[in-house]
Amino acid sequence: PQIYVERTLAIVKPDAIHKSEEIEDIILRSGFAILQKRRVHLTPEQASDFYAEHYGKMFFPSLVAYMSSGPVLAIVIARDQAISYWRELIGPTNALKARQTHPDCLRAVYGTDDQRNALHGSDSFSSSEKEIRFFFPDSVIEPVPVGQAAKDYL
Ligand code: DGI
Repeated sequence: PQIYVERTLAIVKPDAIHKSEEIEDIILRSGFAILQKRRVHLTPEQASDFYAEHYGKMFFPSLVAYMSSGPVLAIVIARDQAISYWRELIGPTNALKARQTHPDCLRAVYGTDDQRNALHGSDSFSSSEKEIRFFFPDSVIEPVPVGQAAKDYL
């Protein structure tokens, strides 16, 4: 079987930044490689750009204030089915509800409520590529012949 390595963007949000080493350990133990990492304190303008799709919603101003309230850790992580697997690991958006329905998910463990939910994960291939470029604009990913790379690892 062919194994396709996929990458996605994880963000440790301001409320969980003090747990980022622990969270990186979990990422690695869950079969991801960490490709890139950057700690950054977003300005409100940058946070607005990152969450532009939510512009106009009621929670947008507080989301922007929260995401720019302290440093975040942006991490590019990779494994097979990275996008869906990381979303599954972090769990539902609302950390408070997640505690009832998905008590082992990372948002249940590290988050607090529907806004302070500790972690971000891209929700699709196009958003992962866009979000990786947002935090790592200069990164160049060399194309690899997938069949060859897979053969090397099997
Ligand atoms: O992809 P997700 O982060 O799970 O969820 P999303 O893209 O719908 O929303 C982005 C972030 O916005 C989410 O992580 C937390 C915040 N958010 C979403 N829905 C609500 C919210 N914040 C508040 N206060 N209330 C909401 O209903």
